Amino acid sequence: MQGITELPALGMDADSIVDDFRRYFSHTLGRDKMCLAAYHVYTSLSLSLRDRLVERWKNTQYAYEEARCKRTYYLSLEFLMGRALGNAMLNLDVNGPTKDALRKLGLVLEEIADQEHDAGLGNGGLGRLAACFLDSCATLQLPVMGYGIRYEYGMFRQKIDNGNQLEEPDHWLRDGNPWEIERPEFMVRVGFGGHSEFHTRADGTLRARWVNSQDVMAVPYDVPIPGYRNGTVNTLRLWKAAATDEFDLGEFNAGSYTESVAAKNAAEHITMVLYPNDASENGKELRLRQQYFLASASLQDVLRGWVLAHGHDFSGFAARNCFQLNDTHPTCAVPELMRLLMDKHDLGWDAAWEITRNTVAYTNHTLLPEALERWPVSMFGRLLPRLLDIVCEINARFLAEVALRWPGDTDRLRRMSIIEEGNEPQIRMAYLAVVASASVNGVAELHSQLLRQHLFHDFHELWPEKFNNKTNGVTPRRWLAWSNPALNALITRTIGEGWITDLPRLKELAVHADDAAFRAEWRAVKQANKARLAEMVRRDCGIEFDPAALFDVQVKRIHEYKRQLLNVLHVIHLYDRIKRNDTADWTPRCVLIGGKAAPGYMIAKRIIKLIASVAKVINDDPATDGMLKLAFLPDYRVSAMEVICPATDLSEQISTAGKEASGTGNMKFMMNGALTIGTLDGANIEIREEVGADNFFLFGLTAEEVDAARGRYDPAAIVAADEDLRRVIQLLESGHFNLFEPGIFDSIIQSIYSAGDPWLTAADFRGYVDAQREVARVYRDTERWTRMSILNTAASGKFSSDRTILDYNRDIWHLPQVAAWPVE
Ligand code: 26Q
Repeated sequence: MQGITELPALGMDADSIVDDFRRYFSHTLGRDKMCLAAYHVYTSLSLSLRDRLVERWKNTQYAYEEARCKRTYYLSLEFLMGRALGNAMLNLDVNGPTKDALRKLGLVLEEIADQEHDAGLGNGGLGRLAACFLDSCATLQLPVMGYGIRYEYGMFRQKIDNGNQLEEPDHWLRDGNPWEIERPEFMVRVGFGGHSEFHTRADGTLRARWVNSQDVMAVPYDVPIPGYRNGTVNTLRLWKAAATDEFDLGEFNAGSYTESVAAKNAAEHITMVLYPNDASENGKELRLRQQYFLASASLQDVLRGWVLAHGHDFSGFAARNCFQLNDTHPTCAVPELMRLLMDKHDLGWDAAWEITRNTVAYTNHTLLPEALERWPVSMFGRLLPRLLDIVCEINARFLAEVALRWPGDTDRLRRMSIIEEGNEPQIRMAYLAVVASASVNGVAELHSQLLRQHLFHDFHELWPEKFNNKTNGVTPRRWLAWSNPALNALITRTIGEGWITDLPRLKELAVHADDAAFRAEWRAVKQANKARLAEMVRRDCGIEFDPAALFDVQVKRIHEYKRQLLNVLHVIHLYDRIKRNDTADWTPRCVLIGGKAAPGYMIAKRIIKLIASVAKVINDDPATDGMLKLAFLPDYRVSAMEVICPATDLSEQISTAGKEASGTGNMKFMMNGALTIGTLDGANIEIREEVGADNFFLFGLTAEEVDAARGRYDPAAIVAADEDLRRVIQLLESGHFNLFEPGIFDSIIQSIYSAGDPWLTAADFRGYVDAQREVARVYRDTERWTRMSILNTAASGKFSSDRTILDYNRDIWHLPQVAAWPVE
């Protein structure tokens, strides 16, 4: 038996890749030259490279097993992986050989790579952060595994029809996915419904059982996560729901074959579709099913591995395992871990709680109240009765602790209770996560500070040592080395290749900012990237962008707090200046906006319509020729950002201060030499600190000023006092952008005028327009702009997710770095 897994190492040269490609194409996929469908070509190449990953994957797992070391499990409802082929080529260091192999086969890499469907298993920042973290963990050789859901349908595809967003299902698995390996041998069972039963055992201890549940099987699919040229391949394990075998029999024998097949469907619904809201759609039962399904399957998987190695001795468990919760979404893991330890592995409450509160860590990604997860106790108890018992017990013990510390403070008890009382009592998932976690972190300095001061103020008083910051980062492999090959080459020629795994070394570029010849090369790279983006804009929007113009870009989810509206108001203002001939020293500008709106978020969809409508009027008006363009890019996604961020001159990070937890797009733009126009929000503050105030376009109220404005905000007065803003609003009110659809923007206009506007759009208009004028002025000084661009890249070292992960590891995980066994 041993012999069947012993194979010689695969060659990393072009000829070996050609051989494997041919075998996959003609034998495994059964195609011939009459059937050169591009997707089969893509699949054959992917399988060829996957083989090389699998060799290293096994050797990584052997090394981890041998080290018997601690491991971290990153639990997340979202992993926004994007495409895998280019990433595999880069990390395996087979870019050259692969291109040679394809040349021999008469194929072109770019066309093949473009066949791959993005793995869009996430909404935005939180999901992409999880993907960047996996990349960094593998590159740093940390024993970290991702656990997530294998959604059959990822983030919807966005079509724009007459300016309106249409959602189309993203059936990304339809043509097969060469990057996953099904592992039915590790299938586990997850229960829903039924009820708890209690019984006293002979030794007098109370034990509980969850009975009469309806069960679903969880089948794992493993995705390889390669590190950068280091032989390490970590695992992302994604769960798919499948019906249990027994109901086929049970229901079938009872004569209800059809009902039985319908039940099978219901089971498989759990992992059918990603919820496309990035602020929680509260109270949906299917979403709770997804959350518990992920938590239970993943914990059972980890505990199975533990029992295999250690039997039922859990005394060393906490020292060897850590569960990092990506927001509250997987927080069912807290009561589920308690349940498994007590009901399945026979631990008592205290031992189980000791393990739970020493293994769980929680990352918060939002302060917005509408995004804080709450589950009605009634629904939670119906679906997860045994977990509700445990949550109530956690809460009772926790409140007893609070009462000891603050005797008689009943208001505090009410404030801090995990269960919010009221007509419809609710479980506050964030509080449950805080109570059960050894560590609670925010994702940028300001955000972590605001968590301590507001959302978790009471908890910070009780446990100040739990709270910490981990400023986000992004992987420089995908977001610079891979997506910007020309800049990669220029940087590597200048300072060597060490920056790819040690991003702070980019600061060695700073001295070259004073070298005119280097600046010219830097500009040439940006120009070529802008030509490539212009091509994409022409193809996807039918709009011509001139690469000589300033490329001004805002791509991210459409949200009122992110203030795409403020961006459009500025564009309308520029249009107004053109129309009234206020165009001395004009800087030609192409404004690109992209992003998806949650399907039920009506105002966000209306903002898309506004962008598209303003674009139509402006672009069709000959007066703007050569001066101003606006485009809304449909279906913004990871693979689009790979083309956008290398080509951007100006990165728009203009959220209302205090609302954007961190932002991570801002970091991708900075790495690629864009300058930022931004508020003092999220990671913008740290970006500005790193690059220096002179190289950042700052405007707007501070988070404190935003807070102080509540109750005394008077936008009507601001509009009245600002000629430019008045003219912009007049243009809007006149129906200039919606001549054939009167009234459609009334709700938007009203929101600007409303004293209750939480996003203070009017308050920041003047500062924003003035900052944009400064942007335009500086851009005309080409040499100065280039210098600032170089200094932005040079100062972006802090924003590598390698730094973020080293911070997590130093303060929370404490994992050793373990080298994979060599492939020989
Ligand atoms: C919750 C319940 C039900 C349905 C959906 C959700 C849900 C899904 C996704 C709630 C929130 C999200 C995503 C949030 C998110 O992406 N937050 C962003 O996280 C980034 C990484 O930390 C930050 O940079 C951004 O500032 C933050 O907005």
